[in-house]
Amino acid sequence: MLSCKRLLFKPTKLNNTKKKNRAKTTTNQNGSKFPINQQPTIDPVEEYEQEENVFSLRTSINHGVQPLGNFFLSSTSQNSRDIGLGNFKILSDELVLEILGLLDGSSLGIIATVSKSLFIFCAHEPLWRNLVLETLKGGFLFNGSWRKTYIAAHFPCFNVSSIGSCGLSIRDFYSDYLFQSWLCANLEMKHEWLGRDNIPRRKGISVEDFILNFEEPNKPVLLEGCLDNWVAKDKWDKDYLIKTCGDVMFSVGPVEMKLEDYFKYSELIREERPLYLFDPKFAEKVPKLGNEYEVPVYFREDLFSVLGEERPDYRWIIIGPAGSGSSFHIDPNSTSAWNAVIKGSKKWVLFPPEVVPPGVHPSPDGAEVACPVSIVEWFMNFYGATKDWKKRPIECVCKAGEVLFVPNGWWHMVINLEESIAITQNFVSRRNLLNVLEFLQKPNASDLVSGTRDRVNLHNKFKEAIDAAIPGTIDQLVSKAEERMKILPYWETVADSNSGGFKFSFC
Ligand SMILES: O=C(O)CCC(=O)C(=O)O
Repeated sequence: MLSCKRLLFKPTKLNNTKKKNRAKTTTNQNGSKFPINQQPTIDPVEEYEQEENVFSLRTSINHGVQPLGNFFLSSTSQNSRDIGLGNFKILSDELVLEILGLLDGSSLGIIATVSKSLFIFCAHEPLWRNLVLETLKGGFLFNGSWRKTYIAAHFPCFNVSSIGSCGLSIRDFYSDYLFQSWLCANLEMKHEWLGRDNIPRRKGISVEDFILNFEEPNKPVLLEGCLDNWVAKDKWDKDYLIKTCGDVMFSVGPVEMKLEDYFKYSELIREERPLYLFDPKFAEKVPKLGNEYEVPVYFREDLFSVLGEERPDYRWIIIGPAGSGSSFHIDPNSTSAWNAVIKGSKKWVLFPPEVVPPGVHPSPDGAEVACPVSIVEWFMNFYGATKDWKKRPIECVCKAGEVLFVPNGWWHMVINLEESIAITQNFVSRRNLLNVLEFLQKPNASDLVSGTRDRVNLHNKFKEAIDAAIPGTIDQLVSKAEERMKILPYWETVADSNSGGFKFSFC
């Protein structure tokens, strides 16, 4: 259960000057500006405290919803939420209109009153987001909030500009469901979450050096200067990409969108889990994009290429606003990866394969992972726990022009600190070929293998294609790994079997 030490409403004069100043520039959680004369009459809280740490909020409008824990700390005996429809209030026409997006438009004549609680639930943006994505797929024009977007598309005669501007606040309304997503959408990343940077950084190292010190021992590294010759590094920004890609549709979460529409959304949005553009076919769809970057010299061995058209997905363009990102996962098919930031910056947290991150619960067969709903929620509730861990994570902020090497089997999580554009590729080299082969032949390969249609037969196809293209390689690698096993102390061989290195059980 959540609680907030400082009450959500602080109708004190002390903060008024600051709040008035803020009100001119701040936006609400839907991204729309509040006209100054329509600010809520009761000032909402500006800070959320947890374990003595002060969190800064980007904005402060959530209709006064408080976390459930506050109910038990307050003097009131009533949670307005529970009164529900019993607590009728006369609402202005404006509010009736707000609710009509959810209720049938034909009931306009009937609704004269409605409870504020219903209004608060109806204003919950994640519900509208689901409706938009279900009904409009990627064919929506985002206009500041999901509710407005839905209503504009389904009820074109409504003037949506008045929606969301009433600034209604309600007292004694407690709901973790509503509060949590609002909080996570509006929390600034704390300095403490960004400050730790313990990744090795290298510039201009040789391929041999990279293999010996990072790829072979399966350790992350941040590489500088690899993108200096990329056309993408100079050219890729919103305008260029929109012009180059035109009406091509890209994968954005559960839907497909044109870049122009996606950028319209990402410029305005502030939500807990922003939609993330993550497209594995970008270079086939727009070959020019594929020609405007080149694989850094360290990652040129690409053994999955022997499968030709049948290779699993391996390269993605990634675009997202601040707050978007990837929650904890291990990369597909036991591959390693590199991730190059072209614009923006990304905060990374990585744990070695034998350390499951706090708050993350993989199923025993590894096919599913239960994690906190959002990345910010993970930072709020679990990041602190890593401070005292023996195996502390590797962390960094990867900026434009830098490349992160993600070794196979490592858990990792990424949050964009500003609007970012990146390219990532997953690869198999001789250093992780045996791991990949072992992964592909697991008994539940049909659940585990991803990025390809023929999951079950991928192992045999890949092994045969490798044997044909580079005969004897697999046998050599097996002998080398067996030699290594002989000289490793017993406990290291056990640990190594989890760490993405050669596994003793391979045959
Ligand atoms: O969001 C990102 O840039 C990270 C992507 C990632 O983790 C991955 O491709 O495995």
